[in-house]
Amino acid sequence: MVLRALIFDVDGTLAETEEIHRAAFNRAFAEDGLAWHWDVDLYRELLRVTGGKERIRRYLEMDVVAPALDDARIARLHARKNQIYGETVRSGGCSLRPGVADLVAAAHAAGLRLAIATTTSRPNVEALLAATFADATANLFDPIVAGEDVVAKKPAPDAYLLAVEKLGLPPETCLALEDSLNGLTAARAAGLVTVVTPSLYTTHESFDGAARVIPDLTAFDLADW
Ligand code: XBP
Ligand code: MG
Repeated sequence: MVLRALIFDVDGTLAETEEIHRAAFNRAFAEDGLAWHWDVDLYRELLRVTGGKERIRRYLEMDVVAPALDDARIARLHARKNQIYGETVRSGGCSLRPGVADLVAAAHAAGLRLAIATTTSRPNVEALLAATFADATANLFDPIVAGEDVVAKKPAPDAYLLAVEKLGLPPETCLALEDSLNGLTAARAAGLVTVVTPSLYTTHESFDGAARVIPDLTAFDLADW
């Protein structure tokens, strides 16, 4: 392919953030007086649904003892979860996955565009980029498409379609980097060649249709594309 841009997913791809989200959800629940605890196995199940508010709604459908919560309370829980997540990330509680920083630097040096297509909230992306990249590098990601920017989150293609549109490039020149089946499905539906680096919560998934599945981005060589 004639490669012009790399479009990165965030959670699970740039960094192993899901344990930070999970801990933040649990703290937000406890602070709000809810006797809920999302353990690793339950969270793996819940991650089939992208978006934090959507994930809380899914839990309410699943758990027969969970009280009905109105939209305002769900929004409040989610906002508090994101606040806790941001504090953890800003205090240095998260680092990039192996190979990410080197690939971003190499792609920039090679004149490629760098973009982000994620279903997480924009403040979470900004907190992660600010904490893990030098300022100058964080600004390299343009466009950044976040969960608030689309009507339908992954596995719908909307986030990737919008990123490609904002890049102003043909989709066949853009390569998506993902960690999940939902992300792969979204990127493929947008017409993108996709490389998958499975993460903590997605190693059990199958990635049919991925151009390549590799353990992490240290195994990704721009010269191959
Ligand atoms: C993964 C997600 C997100 C986060 C939480 O996003 O599914 O929902 O778990 O995000 P990505 P919010 O596309 O980056 O893999 O709570 O901010 O919605
Ligand atoms: Mg992901």
